[in-house]
Amino acid sequence: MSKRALITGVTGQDGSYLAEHLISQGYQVWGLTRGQANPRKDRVSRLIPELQFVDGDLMDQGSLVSAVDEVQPDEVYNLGAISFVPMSWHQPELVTEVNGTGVLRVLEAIRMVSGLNKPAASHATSGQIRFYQASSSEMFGMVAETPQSERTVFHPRSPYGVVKTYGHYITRNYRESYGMYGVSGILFNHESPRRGAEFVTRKISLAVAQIKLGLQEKLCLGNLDAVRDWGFAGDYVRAMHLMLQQDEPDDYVIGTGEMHSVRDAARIAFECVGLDWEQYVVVDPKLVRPAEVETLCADSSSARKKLGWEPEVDFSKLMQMMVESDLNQAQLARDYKAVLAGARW
Ligand code: NDP
Ligand code: GDR
Repeated sequence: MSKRALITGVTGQDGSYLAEHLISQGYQVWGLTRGQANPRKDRVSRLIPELQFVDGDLMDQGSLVSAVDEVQPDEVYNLGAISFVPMSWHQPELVTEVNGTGVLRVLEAIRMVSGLNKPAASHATSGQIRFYQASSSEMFGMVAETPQSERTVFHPRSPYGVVKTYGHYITRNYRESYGMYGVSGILFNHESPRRGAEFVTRKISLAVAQIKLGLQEKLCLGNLDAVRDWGFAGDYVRAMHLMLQQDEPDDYVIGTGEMHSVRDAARIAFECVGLDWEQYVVVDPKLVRPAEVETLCADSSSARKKLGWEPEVDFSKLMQMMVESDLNQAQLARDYKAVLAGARW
């Protein structure tokens, strides 16, 4: 019998890669989607025809109970969130509802459908619905040590980071309170050609493509000195799956262990198309955050040892993959516009 998985956030970057990975492993996969005409549902459905859908919203407890009851999953991956950090200063209450209380609602849905009401000691983890929570390196914030491991103290610097820390601890608490098989992956930044255009790497790769084709003149960025540990999303979803295959639930840090600045990211991306980044990048102080996370770097030795996980794509290859993809798409769009401009109807 094939395993059944339910993914929240299936229309996002990670959700789509995870769905593809699980399907390649023989799973039946359902994605939770919200809204009455979500264009991102159509897009992921075209990309992954085998994917099935169930309605639901992290803001709506009843919809989550119904989704878990309908799908009867072996594994639930909670990737749904408002994931753009600056939004959490503009709409902190909404971000708390979706990214924080939303985690609690999924845990409650699993608890209710599985009938997990008794204290931890009375439950065996085998045969349970297994739960994955998308925790974040933003929880480390103002870092107490470099690199950061599962033992590093959290000091989040954004409402997003604070709320993710709640999601992290409530997952651990359900493990301790009810013996639930719940784990959190503390994932560092991961990117891909499917990354949202608001995040810095994709903002850069999209601009490089436009500038190369003469369609844009400048790229405005914020803090060029911010340092991140950037990996490839396709590598990171393998780690999510591995975490739920262990005998005992545990939390893991996932990252490459390599540090690069936003400046490095811009330089490498422009080099991919033979341009000098300094001719095009402009710093816009409005893009600098109220409280910044300056430096992040993962110590993933536990995941490498216990899960046997290794990233396969390094930072240069990642930036090259993103620039090539955006350049191809920009060229296609430009050619299509040229054809339309010349067409006689
Ligand atoms: P995306 O922003 O690409 O995707 C977010 C997903 O959340 C979308 O599918 C969106 O669906 C869904 N969503 C938003 N609000 C709700 C809601 N109210 N109910 C149900 N679903 C909702 O994020 P990523 O794929 O990059 O990240 C996945 C998860 O991992 C997130 O939780 C993020 O915070 C976390 N994370 C990401 C990292 C990264 O570097 N990518 C690193 C560490 C953690 P819709 O189409 O309906 O808007
Ligand atoms: P982050 O990713 O906030 O780390 O969150 P993002 O790509 O937005 O920012 C990374 C760093 O780049 C600096 N920066 C800019 N960022 C953006 N978006 N736009 C700019 O113009 C710009 N210029 C400089 C930022 O200040 C920051 O230091 C991502 C998300 O996926 C979260 O959901 C996830 O939890 C964390 O990664 C780990």
